Amino acid sequence: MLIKRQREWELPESAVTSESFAFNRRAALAAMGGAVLGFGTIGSARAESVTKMTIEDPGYSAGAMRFDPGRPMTPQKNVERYNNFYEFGLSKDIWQDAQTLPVEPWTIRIDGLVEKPFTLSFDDLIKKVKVETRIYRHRCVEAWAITVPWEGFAMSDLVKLAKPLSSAKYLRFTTFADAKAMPGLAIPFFPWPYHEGLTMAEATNELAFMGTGMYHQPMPKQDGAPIRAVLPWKYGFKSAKSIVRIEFIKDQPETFWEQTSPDMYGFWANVNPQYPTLRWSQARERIIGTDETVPTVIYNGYGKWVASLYAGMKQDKKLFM
Ligand SMILES: Nc1nc2c(c(=O)[nH]1)N[C@H]1C(S)=C(S)[C@@H](COP(=O)(O)O)O[C@H]1N2
Ligand SMILES: [Mo]
Repeated sequence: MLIKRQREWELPESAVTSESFAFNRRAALAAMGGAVLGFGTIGSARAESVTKMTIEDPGYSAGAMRFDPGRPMTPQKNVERYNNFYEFGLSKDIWQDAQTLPVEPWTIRIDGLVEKPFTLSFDDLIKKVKVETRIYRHRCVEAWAITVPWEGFAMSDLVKLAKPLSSAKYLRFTTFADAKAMPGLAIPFFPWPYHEGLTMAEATNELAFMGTGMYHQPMPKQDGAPIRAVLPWKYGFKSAKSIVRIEFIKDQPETFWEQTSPDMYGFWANVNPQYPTLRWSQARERIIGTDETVPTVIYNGYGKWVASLYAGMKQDKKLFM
C-alpha cells in the first residue's frame, strides 16, 4: 500500500549540499593552488589510499577484467562503509544499522507474464546460475563513484530461468521491506517498498548483472544482501538492493524515485555528464577513497555495450535523468 507522499520531495538537503559543497570547496582549493584535503565530512574511511588493481592481483582472473574498469579498485572498507540504503536511513553511515537485515532464509518471487510464476530460495537460485566476478565502476547520481569487484551472475540467466512470455516487455524489481528491521520505512513520504525497473532488452544486455557478493565475500547487508542488481551504465539508484520479487510486465513500471521526485530521477537514468540534475552538475564524479574528482563519461564509459539499446530513441534529458 502506498503511503501518502510528497511528490515535490527531493534528495535530503544534507545529501545534496554535501555534494555541491565538496565540489565548490575543491574548486576553491584548486583556484588557490591549495593543498588537497580529504572530504572529511562524511566518514573518514574514505581518505584511505587506493589499492592498485592489476590483472595479476590474486583471485581476479582475466575474466573478471573483461570489462576493464580502467581505474583502481576502491578499497573494500570504503565500499562497505559508505552506502545508500534508505530503508536504514538517509545517511551514508548505515552499515551497522543494516546488520538487522534478515537474510536467511531468503526467497525470490518470480511472477507476472511468465510461463508459470514461482518462488525459489536464494540458495537454489545460486545453484542454477554461473557465478563469476566482474569489476565494474558504479556512479551514483549524487556524483560519487566506486569501482567494485562484484560476484554474481548475468541477469540474462535469471530472465531465462523465469521463462517470460513474449508479452513481457519490462521487469519490475521489489526490495525487501520490513519496518521491524528497517527504520527508514518509517519515513512516510517514500513509496515503500523500494522498486525499480528495466526493459527486457536492458535486463538481457551482457552488462546487466545480479550481484551476490563482492571482494570474494558474500554481499554485505549494507550493500544489498543477498542479491541486488548491478547496472554500471546507469545511475546507482537503478540497482535495487535486497531483491525479493521480480515481475515481468507489459508496461513501463513507475519507479520509487519517479514517484518520489519525478523532476530529478527518471526511469532511464543512463549516466551522462551533459545533463545536470535540477540541483547539481553531473560533469564530474568524486572517487570514494581518494580526494580526486574525474570527468564523468556517457553511459559511465560502457557505451560500447549499451549505446545500441537506445539507438532508436530520442537522445534527450529523459534518457539521462
Ligand atoms: N533497496 C534499495 N536499493 C538501493 C538504494 C536504496 O536506498 N534502497 N539506493 C540505491 C543507490 S542511490 C545507490 S548509489 C546504490 C548504492 O549501493 P552501495 O551502497 O552498495 O554502494 O544502491 C541503490 N540501491
Ligand atoms: Mo545513488
